[in-house]
Amino acid sequence: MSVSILGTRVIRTEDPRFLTTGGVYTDDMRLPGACHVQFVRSAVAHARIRSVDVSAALEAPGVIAAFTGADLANLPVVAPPMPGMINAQMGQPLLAADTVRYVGEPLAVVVTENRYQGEDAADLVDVDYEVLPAVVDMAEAAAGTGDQGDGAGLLFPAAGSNVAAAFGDAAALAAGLFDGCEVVVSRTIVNQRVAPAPMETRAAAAAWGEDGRLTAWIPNQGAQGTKGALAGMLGIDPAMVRIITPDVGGAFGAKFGADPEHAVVCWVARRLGRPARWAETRNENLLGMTHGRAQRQTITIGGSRDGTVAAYRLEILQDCGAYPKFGAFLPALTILMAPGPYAIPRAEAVARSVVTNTTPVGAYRGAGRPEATAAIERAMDLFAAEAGLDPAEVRRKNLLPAFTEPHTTAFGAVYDSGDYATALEAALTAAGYEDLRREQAKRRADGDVVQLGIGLSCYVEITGPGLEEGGPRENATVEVHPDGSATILTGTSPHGQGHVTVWAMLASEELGIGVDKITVKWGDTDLIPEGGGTGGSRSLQQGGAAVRQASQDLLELARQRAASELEANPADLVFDTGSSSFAVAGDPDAAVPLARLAERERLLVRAVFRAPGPTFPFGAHVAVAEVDTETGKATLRRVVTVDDAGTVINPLLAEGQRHGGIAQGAAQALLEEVVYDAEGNPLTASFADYPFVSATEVPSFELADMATPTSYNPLGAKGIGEAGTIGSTPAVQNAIIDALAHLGVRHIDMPASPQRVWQALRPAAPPAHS
Ligand code: MCN
Repeated sequence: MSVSILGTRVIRTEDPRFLTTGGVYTDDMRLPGACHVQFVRSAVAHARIRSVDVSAALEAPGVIAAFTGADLANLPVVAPPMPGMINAQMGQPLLAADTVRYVGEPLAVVVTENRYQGEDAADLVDVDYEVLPAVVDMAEAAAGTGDQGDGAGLLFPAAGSNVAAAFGDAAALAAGLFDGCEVVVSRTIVNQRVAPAPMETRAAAAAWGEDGRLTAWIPNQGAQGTKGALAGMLGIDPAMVRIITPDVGGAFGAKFGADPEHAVVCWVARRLGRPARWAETRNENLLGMTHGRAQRQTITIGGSRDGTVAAYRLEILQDCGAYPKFGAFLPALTILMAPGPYAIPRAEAVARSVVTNTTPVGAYRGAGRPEATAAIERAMDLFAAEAGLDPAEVRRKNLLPAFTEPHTTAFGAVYDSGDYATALEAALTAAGYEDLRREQAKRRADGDVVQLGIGLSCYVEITGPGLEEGGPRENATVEVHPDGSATILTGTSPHGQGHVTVWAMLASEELGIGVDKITVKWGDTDLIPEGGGTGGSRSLQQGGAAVRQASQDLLELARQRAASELEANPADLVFDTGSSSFAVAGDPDAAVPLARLAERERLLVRAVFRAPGPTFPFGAHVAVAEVDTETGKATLRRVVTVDDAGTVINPLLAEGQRHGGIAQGAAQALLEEVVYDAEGNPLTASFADYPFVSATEVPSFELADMATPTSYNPLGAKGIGEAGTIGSTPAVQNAIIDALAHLGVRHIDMPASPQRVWQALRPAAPPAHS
């Protein structure tokens, strides 16, 4: 019997190219004769545009043309997503024409022969603004009603309110939810706005063919979704659009679909009758790419003194930024996952998503689930502290017992399988929890300047939610060639996750063709018209399952053909993966390889895998932090995690995903925050101001193994791409607060900057002057 390749640490086959010749990104694509598009962006957060004068820019060297919102007036306004759920009055024009609603909003373009000329010419565009009051704070936005009939305080006066969407019935919140509780704690906490900051910024290159068809190269998370979005923005038939996805240098949820800038580049190319391209600067990226998180949460938790939680309430205010995009929908996912892995008898959650004069908010690694985990995990610690109990003990008491049959929560989530208590115990053991508590007690007793904190988080999250119509599914095509190699076409869209390696492993396992002889293709809508792309950690459980399905279907087809070739009964044939050939049982000489069958006729199968539903990975994180009580400096010392994603197909890649995710999650707790001043001016529009995490701020992570397979796909796999991010943020935040708990500190908002930590310590310290 041959040894299975699945579950082994196959080294990424993608990497030799990246490490030698390098990737080929959108901005590297050769496009002869292309002009460059430079966006002119709003310098103020909220204003009426009195006029945009491009005459001086048109005189500048190298300028071919300049366009304003008026030139694009006949194109449709980009409607908010999720029709029926989000206020339809809050659409975005491709270029702002009458009103600008955030600093960085595109309002004009200059088109030049060379890129540098555009940067110079854009400065010459003269915009006359009638500045309006900026609405920056979420609560202020929610309160804005335009009651005076003048629309004051409203971003979209026609909408009558700044509320883009509401989830749950706030009027129906139970008055007596916490009746009978011995301990009740309530607190408003911030899940701050962060920037996805992928290595590769946004870009586009566009060319129209003689046949009137558009080809656009765009870094994205799914060419098929980008095609639909782009066609919609340009008001053309999707059949007239071909999207090609070059290498993508990270996306983290923020490159799904298409942005107005992408459509404008395509429009310019059509208007000027020559190819056009655009690649944004880091500054533009920090202003213009959607941000993530941005919730204010009021958590209330109650229960008995022995640590049993009886009731939990989560009230969310979600900042959508100036135009409601996926961010407006994030609270729906937060609410779905509100009770996390706990059995809480009474729980309720409501949310409002409001528009503000800031950059729009979208999906960012975890998208709605990190916010749910952060809320419940902070609540658990607040409850434990109030009841005077160990945070681990409180969690143990309230976790759902292990289950293998689907479990439906009060919020309608159907958890497929889970064993949360075992995950917690495994993480505590791996961390040496009791020893850590002993060291903490000693430092406290000694009055050390640097105190030790231990933070826990237990999580369960949803992957492969299947937000697309028709539920979770994905397609794959597998073809074996006469030279014995194979090609896979996939509807997923890797941008760092390693699908080339793992999809080849899955096909190799079935077909006996070496991983190095299998090519994986994606991201060309002419070649692969359908596909759900990569997001929500869906790819392996749906796209990988489709590759396996197509490989197995191909073997069945090959069996029929081999049977006629060998003049045997198909049932009498055995497939030998070692030689990738069918042979008649008991007669190894009567054999035919797949490659030979492919010579006669194309050996190709397309399969669609449909999942019964999303899967729910889970885990437990333990973070250890040291906090200097004199300077407020918090240092992350250890992160120990159990991240159970069911059966793991390639542990090397899954661990890589965990490492990256943990670092990103820890960064939110420690460092990262997008900041605006009261007028809506961004204060973090460069990497000098936005403290992007690097290897120097995080320790090496300690990963413990646990695998509870799911029955929802034949691989037994759940998603791993976002788990690290979801578990680590609250563990790190809780660790920092825990270090100071004996000094009376109960909460510090993220990121735990030295200033915030120091301020939290002040009331606890003796007054400086008597
Ligand atoms: N895997 C595995 N066994 C499992 C689960 C996954 O071996 N049980 C492997 C898969 O084969 C795949 C990788 O781990 O190679 C991740 O698979 P999966 O969990 O299915 O997630 P996706 O491929 O769908 O990736 C999406 C996820 C998301 S939503 C974000 S955001 C994110 C992330 O992946 N953005 C990333 N990881 C990223 N990594 C990089 N480098 N760049 C990004 O932008």
